[in-house]
Amino acid sequence: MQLLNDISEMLQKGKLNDVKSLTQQAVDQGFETSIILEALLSGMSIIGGKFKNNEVFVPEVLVAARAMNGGLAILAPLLEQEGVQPLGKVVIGTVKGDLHDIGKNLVKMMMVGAGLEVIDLGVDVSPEKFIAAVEENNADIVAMSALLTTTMTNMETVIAAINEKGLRTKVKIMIGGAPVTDAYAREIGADCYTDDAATAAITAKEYMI
Ligand code: B1M
Repeated sequence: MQLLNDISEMLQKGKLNDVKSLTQQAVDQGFETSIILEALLSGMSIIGGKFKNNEVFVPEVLVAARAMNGGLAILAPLLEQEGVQPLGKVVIGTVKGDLHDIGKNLVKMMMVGAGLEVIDLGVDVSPEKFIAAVEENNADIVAMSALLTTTMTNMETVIAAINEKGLRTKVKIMIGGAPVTDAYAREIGADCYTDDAATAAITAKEYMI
C-alpha cells in the first residue's frame, strides 16, 4: 500500500508529475480504480482539513487540486469505460461565482461511466449558459455543483430561469456539493440532492430508465 500512500503524499505536496506517474503505476499494477481514487480523495481531504485550520493557504490548495485533476485524468477512461449507448443527456456545471471543479469532474466521470452523455459547462456557469445548453442539447438532466455557501444560492436562480423558460417539466434537476443538503434541494425545488458522485450517477441513470 506504500504506492497509495505516496499518491496521497505527493498530492498534498502538489506534485503534479509525481501524482500522474504514481497513479499510472497503480493502474499498471492492477489496483482497483476505486482504491486509487480513494488515495487521491484522501490526500485532498487532508489538504482540506489543513486549509480549514489555516495550516495551508490557497496556493497550496491550488497546486494540490491541480495534482488531483492530473490523477483524475488518468483514471477518467477507466471510470468511463463501462458506458455504452448514452441513456440520456446531462448538462453539468459549477454554478456562477464558484471555481471549484474537482467534485463536479468526478460526478461527470461517474455519469459517463453509468452510460450518460455529459455536456460539461465547466465552472462559474451563469443561468443563461445552463439554459442555452439545455435548449441546444435537448438535455434530460441539469446537474449543478456548488462548494461555497455564498454560491449555492445561485442554484435557485438557475431553477427560476428554467421555470421561466418553461423547461421545468422537460428536465430533472440534480444538485450537490459540500454545503448543499437534501432540505435545500427541497426548498429550491430541485428534484434531488445526492451526497457523492457515485450516488449522483446512479440517481441520474434511474431517472433515465
Ligand atoms: Co475552496 N473552499 N475556496 N478552493 N476549497 C472550500 C470549499 C472550503 C470548505 C474550505 C474551508 O474553508 N474549509 C471553503 C468554503 C467555505 C464555505 O463556503 N462554507 C472554501 C473557500 C472559502 C474558498 C475561497 C473563498 C478561498 C479564498 O479565496 N479565500 C476560494 C473561492 C474561489 C471561488 O470558487 N470563487 C476558494 C478557492 C479554492 C481553490 C481554487 C484554491 C481550490 C479549488 C480548485 C479546483 O476545484 N480546481 C479550492 C479547494 C480545492 C477547496 C477544498 C480544500 C477541497 C474541495 C474539493 O475539491 N474537494 C475545500 C475544502 C473541503 O471541501 N474540505 C474548499 C474534493 C471533492 C471531490 O469534493 O467537491 O465536495 P467535493 O465533491 C464531492 C461531493 O460534494 C459531491 O461529490 C463529490 C464526492 O464524490 N458533489 C456532488 C460535488 N458536486 C456534486 C454535484 C452533484 C452531486 C454530488 O449533483 C449534481
